[in-house]
Amino acid sequence: MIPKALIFDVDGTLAETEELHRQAFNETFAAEGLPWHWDKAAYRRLLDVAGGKERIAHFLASEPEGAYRAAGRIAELHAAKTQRYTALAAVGAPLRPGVARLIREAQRAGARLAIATTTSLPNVEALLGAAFGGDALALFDVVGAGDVVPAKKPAPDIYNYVLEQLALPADACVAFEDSTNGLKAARGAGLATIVTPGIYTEGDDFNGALALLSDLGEPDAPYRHLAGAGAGDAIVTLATLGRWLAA
Ligand code: XBP
Ligand code: MG
Repeated sequence: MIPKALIFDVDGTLAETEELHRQAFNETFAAEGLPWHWDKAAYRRLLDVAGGKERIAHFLASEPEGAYRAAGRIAELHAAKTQRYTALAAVGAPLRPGVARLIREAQRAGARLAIATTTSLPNVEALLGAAFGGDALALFDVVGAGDVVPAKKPAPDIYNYVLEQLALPADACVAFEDSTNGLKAARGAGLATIVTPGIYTEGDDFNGALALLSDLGEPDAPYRHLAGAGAGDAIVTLATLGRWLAA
């Protein structure tokens, strides 16, 4: 049976957005006269901490001058970063292959759509608005974002919140993620999870994924099957999801 709801993570899953986040963090540090620049290697490590405010706090704790230079300013710095990020996302963060196609198919078939993300709501609005135009959020029955729950991924809180709002059991839904933290959060809520690793999560541990794929695939650009379900398919559709869930 096809899933009653598709629940999408945002950063790295809907679109490759972490380079825009990294740019927004670095531009904020520079504008505030803070001597920090997160390069790709550092940012890949920092992404182990979900949530921008939590990520800044984690960084400051290991930064000798961190506390004195930015103590008590984390929320302010993060608000400035979010302002920069939303401007960047509104201009350019194309959806990953197959994302728009599957969302449109779900919409036509009456399968419900939801978002479960650690990122801040304005970031979701900017990304989806650029991708789907107008009131893009209206495509989604539930949008669970950022601080709406006390504990961020890998805690299952955001997925439990979305399932509660959908009033659906986990076994009637499928989650889509790009990271180990996200997979742990979705599995912690009992959700079968499709993982499409992103530039910052390739090669991470995705044990427990229903299917590990390069992306969701397009008719003229099939996905690369990496592990789990989907070896004999080419694109992710409601029908393939129904078969994989029933297997
Ligand atoms: C990824 C995250 C977010 C972003 C930065 O979220 O962990 O923290 O890196 O966004 P997702 P904020 O769950 O969508 O993969 O600065 O707004 O947290
Ligand atoms: Mg993600």
